[in-house]
Amino acid sequence: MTLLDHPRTASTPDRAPASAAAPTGAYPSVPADVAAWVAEVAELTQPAEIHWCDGSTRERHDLLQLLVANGTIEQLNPELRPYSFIARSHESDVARLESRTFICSTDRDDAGPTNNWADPAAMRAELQGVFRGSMRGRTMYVMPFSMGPIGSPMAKVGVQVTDSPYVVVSNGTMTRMGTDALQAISAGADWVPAVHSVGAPLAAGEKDVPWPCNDTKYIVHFPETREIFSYGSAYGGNAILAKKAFALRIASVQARDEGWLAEHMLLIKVTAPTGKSYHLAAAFPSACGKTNLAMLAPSIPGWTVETIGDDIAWLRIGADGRLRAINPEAGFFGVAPGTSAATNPTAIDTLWGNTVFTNVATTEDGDVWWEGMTSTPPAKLTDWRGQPWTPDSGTKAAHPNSRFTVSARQCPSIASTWEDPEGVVIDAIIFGGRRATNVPLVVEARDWDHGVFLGATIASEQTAAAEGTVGELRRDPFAMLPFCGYNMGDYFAHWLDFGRRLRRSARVPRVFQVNWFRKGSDGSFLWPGFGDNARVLQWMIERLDGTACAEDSPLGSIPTADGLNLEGLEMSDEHLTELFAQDKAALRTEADDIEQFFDTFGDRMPAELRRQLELLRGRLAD
Ligand code: GTP
Ligand code: SPV
Ligand code: MN
Repeated sequence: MTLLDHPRTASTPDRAPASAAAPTGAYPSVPADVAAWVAEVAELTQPAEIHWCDGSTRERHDLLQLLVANGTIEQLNPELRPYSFIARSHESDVARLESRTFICSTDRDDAGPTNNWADPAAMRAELQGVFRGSMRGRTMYVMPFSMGPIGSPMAKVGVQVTDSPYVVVSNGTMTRMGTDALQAISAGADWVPAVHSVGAPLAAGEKDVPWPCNDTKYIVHFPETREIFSYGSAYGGNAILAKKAFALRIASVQARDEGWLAEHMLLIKVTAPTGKSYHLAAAFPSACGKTNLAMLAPSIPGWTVETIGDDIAWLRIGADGRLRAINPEAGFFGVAPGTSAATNPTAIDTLWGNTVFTNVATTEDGDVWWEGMTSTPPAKLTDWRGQPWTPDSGTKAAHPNSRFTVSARQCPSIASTWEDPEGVVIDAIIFGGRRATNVPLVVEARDWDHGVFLGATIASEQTAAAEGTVGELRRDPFAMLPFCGYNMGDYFAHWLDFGRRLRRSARVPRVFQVNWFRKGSDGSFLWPGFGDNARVLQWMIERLDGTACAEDSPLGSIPTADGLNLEGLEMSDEHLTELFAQDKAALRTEADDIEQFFDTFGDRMPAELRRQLELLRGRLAD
């Protein structure tokens, strides 16, 4: 028997740990079910060695040195960028691979039309072949981790094994990884197992390559038994399995079953000039502005924004009946291009050192550069592929999905409450996408159910965060299209039900929709975005406080003519009108597209959202 012959049961303590898998030295004792699972993975994948990660600074240092020796990373100039590194990936391993991401529920309909489904038994058999011997000649690292502050009632734990030291270093930044998490497992916490291999076994004496990976890739989830298997890629969400695979895909299933929400959302604390603070959660698709809003430096005086999370939020109705949220992550895996002292000075400050950059360009003096960092590119660079680059090269110096990996603790705008085990109380929820046309700068939902409709109907132009054609418009409901671990129709119903529970227990958060990316007839953005997005936050907060009025419009409530604080901003009336324009004919076409999208869910589509669509059509009829 190996681990893929059978679905995992909650615990298998009767199986004795294989001696090869037992940690040695000062490492704390390992729960029998963890040891048994590690032994099974080792039996299947045949690593040369097993290393149990303690999560210490010494361990991280040693791994970084090993990665330098292997040629996976290079140290940047320590005088310009202390203790920081650049990794250049294999050219084929640069983004999430949605076409190779599978949800293996017993019933195909439980994965739903937005996911790639594969029969669990058939997938287990296939993975058996794929993982057999896949770690030969490599070290298998065992990483116990916690998503959420250890000890928080909202935190969850897991164990990932990987044969990539780069993934260990990444995971060490992105999660609370090491012996503390193991102790939480020893204390009885239910844990999610995740197996990761780059799929590049080494024969005896074979020289390694800088970025081992495999042309064939799998990112596989068994939602019913809460298991994750990933093969062939070492990039971001494909490999840091605690992030998208666990904290979104598996956690969304746990959240459905346990009555909470696992979302692709940033979390911020906004403080008004009055001194009063508010917490907002916002869902935007990949590479559509979460990190930037999370670190926003307001352009309007008297306002501050503090960061709690930039990519994932877990939301629950707390014991006090209020909606509470935590950031399950411990670091940022953020998009580099477009990040500058003008657009996101907080990120620039965060990245002063202790940062691993992946697929950015490097300067002659050993620092980093990417498109948008400065208005004029340096005369000479080494591009993300490692090739000499000049402004005449006609290619991007940094890959469009190049990223930085950095600890959240290092962010100057991090809120003192970001690790509050009880979470912060959420006052409003925001949905957004990247839309050149049709969608106004901001609208407010009429009520929760209308808000769920706004979330369910997000469409966005595709970015470089996953494979596919950049710019192509697609539905990305709740910004969860690639991350919902079950039938999206059931997920919509779960959101509607969550609202009913909120109404019974406490104040229901307000829901808004934003679009920073509307373009004018000349093709440029109508809204300055970034720090000026605080103006939109101000309107939202005035709506919460009941001090701003709103005008009714087909899509929702919008600011009155003088509702938005535009002081100090040069914006023509014409552009402002364009920002809020609602072209009824275009929106009717969009409504037809929404209907087609809803139809793909068949009888799993909640009637309430169909009703919301008819209400919208009613408002769009002339
Ligand atoms: P993931 O990490 O992939 O989930 O992305 P994200 O949602 O955190 O996106 P991020 O904040 O990294 O932004 C992605 C890109 O959009 C970057 O190039 C930003 O510079 C750009 N961007 C962010 N906010 C704005 C804005 O308000 N206006 C404009 N024009 N661009 C923005
Ligand atoms: C995203 O694509 O939404 C990300 C980056 O946040 S990754 O972790 O690679 O999925
Ligand atoms: Mn993301």
